Formats: sequence, structure tokens, C-alpha cells
Amino acid sequence: MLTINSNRLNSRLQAFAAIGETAKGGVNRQALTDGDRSARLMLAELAWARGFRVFQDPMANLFVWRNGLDEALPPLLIGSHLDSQPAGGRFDGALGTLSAFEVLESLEDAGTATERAVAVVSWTNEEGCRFSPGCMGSTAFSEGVIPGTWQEKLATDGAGFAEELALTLASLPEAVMLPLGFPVHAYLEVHIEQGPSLEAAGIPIGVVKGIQGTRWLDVTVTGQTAHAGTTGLAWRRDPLHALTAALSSLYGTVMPEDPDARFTIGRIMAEPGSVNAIPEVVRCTVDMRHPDPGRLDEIEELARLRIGREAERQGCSVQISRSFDMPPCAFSERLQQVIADAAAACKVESVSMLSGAFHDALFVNRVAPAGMIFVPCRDGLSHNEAEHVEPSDVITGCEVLAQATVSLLGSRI
Ligand code: HGY
Ligand code: MN
Ligand code: MN
Repeated sequence: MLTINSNRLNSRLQAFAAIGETAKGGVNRQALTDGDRSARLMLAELAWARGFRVFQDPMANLFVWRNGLDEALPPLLIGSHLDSQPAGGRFDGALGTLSAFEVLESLEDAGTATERAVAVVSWTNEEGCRFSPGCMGSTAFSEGVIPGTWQEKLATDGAGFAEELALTLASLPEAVMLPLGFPVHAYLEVHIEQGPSLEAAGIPIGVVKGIQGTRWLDVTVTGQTAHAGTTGLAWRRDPLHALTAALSSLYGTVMPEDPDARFTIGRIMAEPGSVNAIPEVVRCTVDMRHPDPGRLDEIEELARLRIGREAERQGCSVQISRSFDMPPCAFSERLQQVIADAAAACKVESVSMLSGAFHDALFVNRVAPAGMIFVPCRDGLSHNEAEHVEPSDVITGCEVLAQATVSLLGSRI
């Protein structure tokens, strides 16, 4: 068994939680911001201090590399992401990245030579909340190209993607550049469940069998701005009246009629946004999730139908585009067994489960066997500043990662 240093891991989590810390004890370290760049720099400096090599690729995916005896062999990748939601928690992403770094340090402490390299990865923009879509870094890595359409993307705060990416790459000049995408032996990611089932079952480890599908829409409804006091109903072309009527009927249908469906409006804006003027344009985002891609199609079709119908009723026009489409995935059976065996070797109970949240592992799974290890979070709460993981669960997750890493290093997949 590889021994990890639990105090070191918990102190690392605290140190990273201070980067972008919010008044409510959460984290706002959105992708490609100064906070993200500071966290990447801190990880690189910790790596250099241990004699590890530090690489980045054109998407600013960050790799901390511990050499193997045979550098011709594809590395084992372990990691997650360091970017956060605007009102995020201290563990979403950071737990997996820092648990992976702890495994690398523990291998170094033990003086364990490994046949192949083990590299920690921190993927760029997993969250997709500042720049959509999510999982930009792992998508580009798995496809070997940065989609041209991303270059002119603007952040929710107006910053340009190309500029912010260039700034991020330039913020680590000593990191050696790697091409986008390279052969990988296997990939493992520790992550909080971000849901209630592990905690409710009192089981410390989830062996993730797959990830449900995710689809995002950008909706724009355009009417006519006019005086709030003098414009009677018959003269109004009010896009917010149309959108709220459509959304209210969708909230009343999608999830109540299908317990596996998820339907979320995370962002809605009215322009010009004046208290006494009927809005001209209303924009909102739609996040749809389902394990069955056919049902995702049906939910999207229903949304388009109802928004279109209500907009027509109010004399408004509609534009709806997809900004993210992530079909469901199933993880490698072999890796699921490796993780279950690692949990057993650590003498902890584990359970097989589907992930409601998307993760970088979904994209890495397209180019290498990937697996995920879930740990419970309090009340299943995540994408919330109150996100919390018990220190004992932090340690258990890292111990299972360490054990799975060791067994993968000695195995053929
Ligand atoms: O939205 C998600 O599922 C991921 O947690 N970013
Ligand atoms: Mn995450
Ligand atoms: Mn997240």
C-alpha cells in the first residue's frame, strides 16, 4: 500500500481554497482568470519544489510529470480541474487535482520507481460557466485541436477567450509546451459526488460507471421596448412575458413527469434592464441532463416548441442555439474493477453509481480508459459556497486513488 500524507493533503486543500476565497467561505476561481492563473502557478511551484517536470499544452492544460523508468511508455494520468463556479465550493475540482498531486508526492516520498510516468493533470475550464462550453481543456486534448469557433468567444464578464488563454499560457513561462493530446495509458479522477446518495447510504466510495448526458441552450427572445406606464397589453411585445410563460410550463412538465430529467435555467437577463421600460431582449441559458440521449432530444424539442409558441403569442422573435452537447458515456469496466478492488484493499465499502455531473473524464474516456472515484459531500451540496467534505472522506478518496494508481502501474489494460 502506498502511504499518503493526510495532513499535507488537507493543508494543500486549505492553501488552494484561499485563492479566490469568497466571504461565505467558498471559492470564485473561474477559468482563465487571475485566480485560476494563481492556482496553476501554486501547483507548478509545488511541483518544481519536488523535482517534478511541469508542462502545459496550447489549451493551458497543466501537467505535473513524475518520470517513469521507460519514458517511451504512455503515462498514467491522474487529476481533475482547478477552476471553479462563481459561487463555488472548496472541493469541486481541487480535491481531485490535489489528491493526485498527493499521490505523486507519496510515490516520491516512498522512492518508488515506476515503469511508466505518472502525471497529474489540471484541465482548463471544466466548469464552462465563464466561457461555455464546459470541459474545454479535456475536449481539445481528446480531439487534438482547439475548435476555431472558440477563439472569438466572450466570457460572461466580457473578456475574450483568446486573450485570456494567451495570458494564462504566458503566466507560466517555465512550463514546457506539449502538443495538444498525447497517448495516455489510463486516466483516474477523484471527485465529490455533488449529490446526496453516498452520504445517505453511508458509503465512502462511489465507483462511477458512467456520466449522464448534458445539453446547454442559449435562448434569445426579442420583442419591443416601450413605456411601462403608457403601453397597454394589446400594444405590448414583451419577451419576458413570453419567456416566463414558456419556462413556467417547462418547469411544470420536464422534471415532474420524469424523475431522471434535470432542467435548469441558471442565467436570465433582460435588456435594457430599466425598471420602467418593457424589455426589448431577454436571454437565458438552459441546462438539460438525462441518462438517455433520446430523452434529451425530446426535452430540447419541447423547450423549443413552448418557447417558440409563447414568443409568437407575444409577437416576439426567438433564437435558440446549442452551446454544449455532451452525450452520456460509460467508463471502462476494467478500471471500474480496479477502483472497486482498490477500495476493498483500503478496507472501505464502495458502490457503483452514475454521475449526474459531467466531468473531464468523459472526454479523456474517448482516447484512453478512464475511471472516476466519488467521495460524499455534505447534504450532497455542490456549486454552492457551503460545499463540504469530511477530512476522513478526503483521505479515503486519496488512499483509494493511490491504491488504484499503484495497481494500474503494474498492470496491462
Ligand atoms: O456542471 C457540471 O456537471 C460540472 O459539475 N461542471
Ligand atoms: Mn468538477
Ligand atoms: Mn463543478
